[in-house]
Amino acid sequence: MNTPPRTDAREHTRTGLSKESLKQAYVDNLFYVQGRFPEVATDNDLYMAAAFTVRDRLLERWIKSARTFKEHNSRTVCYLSAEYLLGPHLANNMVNLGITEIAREAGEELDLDFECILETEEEPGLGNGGLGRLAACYMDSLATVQIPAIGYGIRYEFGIFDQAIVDGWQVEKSDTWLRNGNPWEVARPKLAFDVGFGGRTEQYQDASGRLRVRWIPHMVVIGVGYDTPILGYGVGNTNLLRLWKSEAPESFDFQAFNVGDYYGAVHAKIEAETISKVLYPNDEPEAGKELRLKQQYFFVSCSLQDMIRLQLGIAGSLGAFHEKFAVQLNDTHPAIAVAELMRLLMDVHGMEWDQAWNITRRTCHFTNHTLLPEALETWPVALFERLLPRHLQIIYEINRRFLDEVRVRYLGDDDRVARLSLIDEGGERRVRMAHLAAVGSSAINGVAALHTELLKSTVMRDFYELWPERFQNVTNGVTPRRFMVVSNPRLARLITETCGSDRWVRDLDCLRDLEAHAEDHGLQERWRAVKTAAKEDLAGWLGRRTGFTPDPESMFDVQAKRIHEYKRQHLSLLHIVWLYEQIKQNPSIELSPRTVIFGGKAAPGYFMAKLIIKLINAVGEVVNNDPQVNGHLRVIFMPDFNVKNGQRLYPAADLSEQISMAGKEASGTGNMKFSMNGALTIGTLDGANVEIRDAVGHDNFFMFGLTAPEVQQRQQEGYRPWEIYKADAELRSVIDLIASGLFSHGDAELFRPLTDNLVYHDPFMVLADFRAYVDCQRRVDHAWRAPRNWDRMSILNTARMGPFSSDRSIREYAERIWQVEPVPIEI
Ligand code: F58
Repeated sequence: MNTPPRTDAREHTRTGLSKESLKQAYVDNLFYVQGRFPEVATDNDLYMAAAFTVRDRLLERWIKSARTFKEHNSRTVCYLSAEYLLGPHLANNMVNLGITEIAREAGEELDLDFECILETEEEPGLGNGGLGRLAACYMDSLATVQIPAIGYGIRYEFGIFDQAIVDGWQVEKSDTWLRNGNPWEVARPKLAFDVGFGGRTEQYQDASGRLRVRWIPHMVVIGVGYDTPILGYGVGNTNLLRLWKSEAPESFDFQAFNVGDYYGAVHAKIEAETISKVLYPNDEPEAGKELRLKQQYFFVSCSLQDMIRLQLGIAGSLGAFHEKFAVQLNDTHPAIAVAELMRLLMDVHGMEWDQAWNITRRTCHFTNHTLLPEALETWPVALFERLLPRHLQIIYEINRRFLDEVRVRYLGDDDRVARLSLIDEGGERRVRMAHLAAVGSSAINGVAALHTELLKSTVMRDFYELWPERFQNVTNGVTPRRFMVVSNPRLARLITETCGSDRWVRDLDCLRDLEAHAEDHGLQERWRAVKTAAKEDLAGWLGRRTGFTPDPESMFDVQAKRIHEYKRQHLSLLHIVWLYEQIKQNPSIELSPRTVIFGGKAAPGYFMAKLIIKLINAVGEVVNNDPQVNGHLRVIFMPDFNVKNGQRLYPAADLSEQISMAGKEASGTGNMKFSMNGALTIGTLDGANVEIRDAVGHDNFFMFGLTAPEVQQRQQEGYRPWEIYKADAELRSVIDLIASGLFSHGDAELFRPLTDNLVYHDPFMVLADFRAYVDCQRRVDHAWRAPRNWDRMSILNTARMGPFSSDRSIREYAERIWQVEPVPIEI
């Protein structure tokens, strides 16, 4: 088709950024897309019209980007991730387009409630926590630093569950984010790939007499692409997020229909559609769940087939595949890509092993996000054999060649061979996905300096000894667009005014300019006013949602993240109960008024995490209703912590709790979001806390607790928490009070699993760190009483957060791992 020349009017309404064109576009979209006029439009109609108005402008940039990338044949990053925790699109896209103010004015002139429109958007919660959110931050930064990229993943029909709190307990509700339609995606029904499962393999001779293998799957599903444009900040670059939905091939039902098997036809359809139906809501891998492995293979296969299609379209052959694409494996969930790329290159495209292996290894790169041994993904060989028989053969062959190399390198070291093997032979035989990813990748990275060091010395030690040059650290980062500009516009305005420019939004190191003003009393006052305003907003929201409105004058002490024992929400609880006892014993005690706010979801099957939520609410009920203490202390659980609610929380926090047991949190990214928004951190030397503390200055960070080497040492010596319990009278009293039933209407059994676990096992050394934590909180309490100094520290925290922009992380990946260059798209 020849594109007709644009008339002025079309240019105006579909792409123009003036107030008039935005208004016209909005009205047009309401009429012609939603089929509504203002008098009968629902909130959703009004939101959809706004979304389509913004989307048109994105699509123009996306087409320009795609054209340019094609002309330049640019090396493209393919980020493979089972999760993307995107958060609402509308406000973020307006910021990146630079139209927030003008759109707000346009909205006012149309008599629209701008805030209500923003509130109406349901966020796509296609992830569990940090890992999925990191993928979303990286998509924003890839576009912003102008790197051609495609994010590949799964279009789950149901994302992470919505959390309600009923009688203090977490109740899960299914997330129906697609119910009202998703205006940000473009369905690509013709962009579809077959994905096989099960069946058998056979050998055959091809036309040239070569012995080859063919996989005859038992079942085939199709993956259909859904594209979401991801626009960078202040640039034309627009990348793609391509998510796959599983469907049954039509031919499948017809076949069954023809032989009269109606039930069989419907069943096959349901089975196919189940694959992309729901996100597994666990923050640890689902051991042995067949559907989970199917999800992984499904999206990886579609993505690689798509890349091969692109490369064949450009080059006509696959010999330079690795020059065109750099694949990043976001943890082991897409690790099957190593075997699938080998299969596609050899079985489908006729390549020899050596060439295919060379291409695979040069294409793939692997990020590890966890040190928790129970979180290292392995799959039973028997399951693999049943579901992916050809891939198991390929894995065996990769392993055979790999272990031959190891044997020659370490003569006679059979233990090492067993430790490095892709197959765990101890007990039920299992495929080790981290080993598959490591062997098939040219770079392996951890996500914070400490994490990478621990990777090298613990879980991946043998690999590090084998290939030290493949190991790298890339410390995580977060996008300042969403987590400062979108979520905290007052702060953004104050920073821009103080620094004299908004350059910091694309170059976060510019925040350093704030340092010169940290002592300035005038700035401190405005800084505090901005914080207080955010606290008032949050307090109002919490009041409406929970019936309890905290006092914005009190210190907002916040811990928001998945609920997990290693993250130690219960350490904070012990401190709260300790404070409670202090106040009860001495009602005139001098204490800074504090509101402790928790947010986070527990995996539905994680009993202890759910009990921690119950305990938070139970303690809150007693503390908040006790007139003797409630001038000093309040406790509140924010229900349904997700990206949208996080955006209310980060700007309002005074104190950020980052208190995991040292050596357990790979990086953390919430720590960065809080600090950027001027919260001071109380934290252990874990994950990126170490680097944050070095960056903001040791005096501006409340550090406490055992270090990672100390944790290791204590565990080697034999850790006996009951001895700490016996020796520390205050700690004992706190634990006994919880166990006594004071917080459970006299039920002395309810919290017993928690208190017994602490006293007799305490795998995350809560008791060992209790005293240090309480002492450190005392220092926090004192610091709060000197507001000018607190404000100065808060300004310095923000000022020194430049290194924690995800733009910096992406530049490091681009230079050190992917070897890709920016391709600017001007608009
Ligand atoms: C998180 N991992 C780390 N996994 O815990 C956190 O320290 C780090 O900052 C973040 O990754 C980004 O690097 C994480 O969120 C998951 O949620 C997986 C979901 C799928 C099952 C296994 C855990």
